[in-house]
Amino acid sequence: MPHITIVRGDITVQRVDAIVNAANESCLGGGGVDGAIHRAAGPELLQACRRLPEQRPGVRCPTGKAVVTPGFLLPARYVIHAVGPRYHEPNAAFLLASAYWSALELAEGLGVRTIAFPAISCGAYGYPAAEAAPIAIKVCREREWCLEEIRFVLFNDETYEAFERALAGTG
Ligand code: AR6
Repeated sequence: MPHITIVRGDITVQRVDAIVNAANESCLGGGGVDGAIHRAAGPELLQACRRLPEQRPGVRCPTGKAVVTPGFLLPARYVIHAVGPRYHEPNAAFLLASAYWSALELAEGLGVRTIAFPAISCGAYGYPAAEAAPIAIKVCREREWCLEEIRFVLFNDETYEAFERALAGTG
């Protein structure tokens, strides 16, 4: 079983094999952690994202799924772009679990040993951290993922404390 860890900080400086981006369906960048990752990875990341095939017009990654690019200037070799749901979308809990699940499956297939996640959907997409954290932790424990470490990198007190409670089983 992978070791699940939580840290407070910035995902772009993590020394892991893959970092996960909380992207949108276009995969062409945005604000929040997406903006930070694009700034840190450099302009080649956007070029690589543009080359991802469109599954529908304007959609390179449907909600609940994940796609991969190189990490370019980041310490991480890969960026896995996962798209979480907006909180009020139908089936939001299922789609959030699916975004984590898809990112972990993709990471396993790439031979990744260490991966860092942000709190997907907990910013612009409005998911309360107290509801999102138990979903994320459950997916990590649902299968014997072939990874050494799954690290959650939380940017503020609210998300950090929610993941701390979920990891302790009190969330
Ligand atoms: N490192 C780690 N976490 C961060 C960082 C960072 N550098 N910066 C912000 N966060 P959000 P979403 C936290 O809004 O809700 C984008 O525009 C942030 O505090 O980045 O999934 C995309 O393009 C919050 O807890 O992602 C989409 O359009 C968490 O990351 C949309 O926002 C997620 O917040 C996706 O919204």
